[in-house]
Amino acid sequence: MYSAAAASPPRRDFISVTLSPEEAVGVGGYNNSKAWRRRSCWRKWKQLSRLQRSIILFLFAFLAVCGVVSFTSMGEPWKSLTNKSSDEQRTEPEIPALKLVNPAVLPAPQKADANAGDYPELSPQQPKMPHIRRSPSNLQIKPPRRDVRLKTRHATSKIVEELVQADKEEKTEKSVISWRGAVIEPDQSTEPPSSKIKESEKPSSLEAEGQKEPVPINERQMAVIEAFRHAWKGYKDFAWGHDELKPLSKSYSEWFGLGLTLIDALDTMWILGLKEEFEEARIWVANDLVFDKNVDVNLFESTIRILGGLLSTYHLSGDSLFLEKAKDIGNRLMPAFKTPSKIPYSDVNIGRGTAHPPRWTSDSTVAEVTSIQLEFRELSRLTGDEKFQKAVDEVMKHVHTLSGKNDGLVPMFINTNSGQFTHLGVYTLGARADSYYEYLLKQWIQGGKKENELLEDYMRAIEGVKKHLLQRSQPKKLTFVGELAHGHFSAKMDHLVCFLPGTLALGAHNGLTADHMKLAEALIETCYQMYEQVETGLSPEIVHFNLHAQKGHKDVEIKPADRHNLLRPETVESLFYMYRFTGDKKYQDWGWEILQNFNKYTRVPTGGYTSINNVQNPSNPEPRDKMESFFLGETLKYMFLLFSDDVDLINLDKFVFNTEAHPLPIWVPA
Ligand code: DMJ
Repeated sequence: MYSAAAASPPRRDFISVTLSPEEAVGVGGYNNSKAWRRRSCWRKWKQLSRLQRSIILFLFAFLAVCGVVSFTSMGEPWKSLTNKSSDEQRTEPEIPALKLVNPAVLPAPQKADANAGDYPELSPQQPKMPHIRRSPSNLQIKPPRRDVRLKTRHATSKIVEELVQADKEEKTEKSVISWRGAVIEPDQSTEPPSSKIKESEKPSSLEAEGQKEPVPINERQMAVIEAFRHAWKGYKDFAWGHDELKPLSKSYSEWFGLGLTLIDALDTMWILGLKEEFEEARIWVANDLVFDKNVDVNLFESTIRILGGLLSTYHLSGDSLFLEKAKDIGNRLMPAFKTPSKIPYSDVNIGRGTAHPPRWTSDSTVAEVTSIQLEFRELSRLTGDEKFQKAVDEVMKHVHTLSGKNDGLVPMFINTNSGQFTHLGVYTLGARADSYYEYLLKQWIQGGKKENELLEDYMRAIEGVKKHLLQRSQPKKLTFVGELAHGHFSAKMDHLVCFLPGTLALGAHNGLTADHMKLAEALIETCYQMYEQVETGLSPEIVHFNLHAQKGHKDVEIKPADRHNLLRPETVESLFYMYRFTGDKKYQDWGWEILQNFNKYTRVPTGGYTSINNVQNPSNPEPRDKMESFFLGETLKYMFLLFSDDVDLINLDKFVFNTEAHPLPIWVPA
């Protein structure tokens, strides 16, 4: 091979070609090479006149212009199609965001919409997307497509708004994942950031009404998370699936045999942002929580802890598993109401469907029969089955009409046959009566402040407290709530009474007299002093206040039989309400002291916390070897909420806490 061009003289003005030997021969055979064709075209072009060439060039130019124009108009449909899909992308991310990441783990809620028709006025209380969207990304739940379509048919624009809003949130979540107010950096997975963020001065609502951005968790909240994890470690290692941890003997105790601590702690884990722990517990509930058991349970305790815990977890997570379990236990507890008076028995065998009073009496405790209403009413609302609400409302109506009250104060016992109060003449805000008062107010709030009898009974009772039970101690003049027995005042106050400042503050927040707030402020100071004046900085179960100044005596006296501490929540609970409603940081500081003292005297190094026998002996507080389920269900939850500045972290205008700290929706939120 050689280059023919190199051999032939160069064609000066227009082209150079490379010819193969055959081409160079040029004669005889058919030659259709591109070069040959180009050359002959060029010759033809040269042979044309100038005019002909101009016309051809003009035609080419014209065709080129037409081509460009038609290309542009043909592109329009493509362009609009592209725009459409990006619009869709803008709305669509809401769906993946709500998508059930692991359907086997978290089935989508089912009942929510189905029930809207049964209780139309209550429908706003169904789990709402914004709540679900604040859950961790792997626990996010997608509403069934069917529901979305249904809603679209009836309220297209609302859905569009929700989608747009959801999209905005989705975009925010790309940089910061918010889960129940806890903020988790995407790369930190479950670990909340080691926060250097300064606490803000007040709860966010007090400064910025309607603030929507999640407030980052702070160092005190981190300390609560750490405490919870430590407690959970003990439970997981030594008591998994059992009722209570015995942290010293590294074993467990059984009460009902229903994993009480685990259920009580579910919504706390959700609120604290402990998604791995939550998921593990959720699997236990799905696979191992069985109520078909021949076991006697206490109606009140299983209602507030199990039914309440399952319902609130359902509302927070939107996971229908918890509603199914709630229905199951709710149904199994119903035989308790089959009594001559409709005042329920204290105990139910949830496997056999039988109920009975305690062996020694046919009485029930007043607080017990009047502190199951929030849960059963909510169960009716969710299931559309009225029987639950009917049963508990009947109890309240009956108690409303009963004689034997003293200015709204109730005795501690009620007979299940006669329906009458028994042991008349003894009045306390402590054990056996406490949550009767709490639930009067909270039912009224839950039901949208319409049930006047509940409010009447509550207001009257607080007047009764003021008239008969309030006194001031010496030397500090602490206002406290004592007891009345057949006309005799006793300066005895249970730690349990420390729920009262929180309840009073909640009432004042809901429009009741400002007087109640004043009393709440005085009482929470007293409850704090029940810790502060004690050697370990932890309150005993019961105190007696000094009514007369005596040299060297404090306000608080403790009897040997009363100096135990069961890790109870009431003071921390009230501190939480007081901080939410006033923004006064001293309440946070008091709670912080209490947490530190729990860590100092009740923490068991191998995992868990223990109740102690002697709050007066710092060198040996005598551990009792038991961690009550309410330490995780209530005490640590209220601590976490107390240290939070995010009023939307369980907004008190949308949720009402049951007496075991399980938040349930207010039916007509403020
Ligand atoms: C909890 O079970 C509930 O708060 C109940 O109302 C009273 N006792 C404990 C906590 O102290």
